[in-house]
Amino acid sequence: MAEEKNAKKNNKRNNKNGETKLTRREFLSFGGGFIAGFAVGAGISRLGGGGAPAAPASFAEIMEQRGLTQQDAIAALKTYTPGGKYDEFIMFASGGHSGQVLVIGVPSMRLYKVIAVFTPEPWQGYGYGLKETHEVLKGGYNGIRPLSWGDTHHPEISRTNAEFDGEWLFINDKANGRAAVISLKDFETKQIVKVPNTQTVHGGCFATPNTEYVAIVSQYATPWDPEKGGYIPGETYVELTEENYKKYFRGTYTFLAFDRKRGRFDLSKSFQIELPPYTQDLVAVGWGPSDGLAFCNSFNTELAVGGVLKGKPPLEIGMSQNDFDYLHVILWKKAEQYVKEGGGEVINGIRVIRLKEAVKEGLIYFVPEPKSPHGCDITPNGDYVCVSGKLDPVVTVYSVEKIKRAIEEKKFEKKDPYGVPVLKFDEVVEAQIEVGLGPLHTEFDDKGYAYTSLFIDNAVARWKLGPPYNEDGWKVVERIPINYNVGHLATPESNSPTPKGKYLVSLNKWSIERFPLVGPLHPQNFQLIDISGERMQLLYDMPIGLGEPHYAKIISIEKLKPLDVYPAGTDPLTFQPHPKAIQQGQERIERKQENGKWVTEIYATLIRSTITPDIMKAKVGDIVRIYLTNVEYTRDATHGFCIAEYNINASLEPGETGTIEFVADKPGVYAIYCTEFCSPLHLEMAGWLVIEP
Ligand code: K7E
Ligand code: CUA
Repeated sequence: MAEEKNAKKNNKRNNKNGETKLTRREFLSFGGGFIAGFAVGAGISRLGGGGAPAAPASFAEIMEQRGLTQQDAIAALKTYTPGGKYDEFIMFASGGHSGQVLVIGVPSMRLYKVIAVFTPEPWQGYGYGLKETHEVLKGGYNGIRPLSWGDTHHPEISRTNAEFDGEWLFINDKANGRAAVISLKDFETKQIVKVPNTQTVHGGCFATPNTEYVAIVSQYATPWDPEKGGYIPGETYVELTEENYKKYFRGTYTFLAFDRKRGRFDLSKSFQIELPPYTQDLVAVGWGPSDGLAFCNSFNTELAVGGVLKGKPPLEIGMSQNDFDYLHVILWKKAEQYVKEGGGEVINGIRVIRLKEAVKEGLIYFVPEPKSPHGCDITPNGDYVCVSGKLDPVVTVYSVEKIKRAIEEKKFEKKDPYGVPVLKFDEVVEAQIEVGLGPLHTEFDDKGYAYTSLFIDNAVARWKLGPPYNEDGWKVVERIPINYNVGHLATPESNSPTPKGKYLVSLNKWSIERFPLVGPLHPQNFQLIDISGERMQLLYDMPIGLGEPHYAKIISIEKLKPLDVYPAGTDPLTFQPHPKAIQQGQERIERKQENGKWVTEIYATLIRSTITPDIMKAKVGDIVRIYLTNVEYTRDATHGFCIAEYNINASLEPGETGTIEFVADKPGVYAIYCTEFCSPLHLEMAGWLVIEP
């Protein structure tokens, strides 16, 4: 409200600029916008008066001129969102191997932000300046070397009673076995942790119903120490043979404890379950009737390790021999209780329940699932788990009640080679739906429909859930072609008790001819589909030009409560007052000794269009710490802060305080300037770093 009032006030000022005298500060604050507005206005009137062909007057004329069909026009009307009007939903999409998260509006499909997570990002100063951000990035190092990218797959939003609450976002890095915490107060990454004893992680992040834990599973099995168990990057070595793979390689199902107050994972309260070296895949954690259960599908129960040069089948074939792999069922609440009573042992910083123990305590069961499955999705009531065939044209629907009963009544068909009981397939299956070729992932709407992506068929199948959702369910009702090679799909608040329906986004790997050629590396293609009516309708193609997004979570916009500016002097890492925050007039430079080393500390402020102090002096060899406070309180008044030739750029949002720390290893006089065009005198927002020899 206050903002709106301000905006109105500003407009008034601008409108009667002729009569109103602006102070210098006001001119610098508002003048830029006024000048830009004036220039645009002038441009338009010039075009209008230049004798150009008259603009088409009606829808019909515009459609004809642009070669649009009526369906195109309807699609445009359904997605077009003028500036100042907001989207109904926000989509958090993984940025794939860009290591970032994309924030996109639905239905406008406008990209609002790229949240820097595992990869340094200069605009946000992430990993390029502020010490605080370096600390976040360092948190996930594996102890061998700095990691400057990630492969993000599955974003997850924090939950309350299994519903998305819009407070926190989690995402995994498949390549390096890490998980990150992002605050949805400021859309910034707060923590990265390496999952212990695990090299790569794929399934998850998936939160327990009240975000007590975030579940995450390994993908490719990790070599474990033959004696002590566990894995230390760069240390644990096991010769890769088929025998050793079976004996010493392991998967993990990890429950990262989340401390909601601090907004951090806490490894000391987390626990992990050792798994056989089947390649674990997608994760889901239940609610309602499935509360206390966690799932993941798997492939490579064949335990293939490759070795084509020695005449072995390639992995792709070796991993696809068996008719059935195993859906893993983990009784996580029982496991939590077991750990609380002192069960398990601490291995490399996390409490681990060894596989034998987990079997003995009845914490893990397997369910046969056909043909190298993918996807693991829970229906809105928490009553069924849907797994796709990948090499089989069916989605298999398991009943949670039946799984629980089979466990209780010990309806096992056998034990796997590691002693894990395997439930009888026929005892737990509710339905199998033939959806088409290459089924991968399934999402749900509010009308009792499920949607499964079909990678090979290039389509999305819409099918009816059975009872209690529909009396005449478990059958496909419609298919819509997509362009092309769909992996995940996303509907608003699917995989929660109350999906919102309306839209579906198909996250396609290939775009082929859908966009102009921009070289042989094509953008990915997000396709927005209207699912509100009887027939699905394709509305929009959105190119994604960085990395390969896998999954996305979509949330109603009103569930998000982001800050517009930080309270004065905030450290965004903690949302607490930064100990080095200052106000205008308190700027100073202090030089002192710390443990025998010279340190120059500079307390500086940023405001349109001044960096104070504008000459920052230190001596060569000093550790230099610059405490920067953006003393603005206006929405959007961000300042950058770069130092030439020092590989430093920070971004200070209004109210933020941050630290730049470096060793002044080279003497010289280096330009400092603000990297955000913040006012008409932005170019004057500059200064010098003087490193005296
Ligand atoms: Cu199917 Cu990583 Cu979820 Cu890609 S995964 S598509
Ligand atoms: Cu501050 Cu440009």
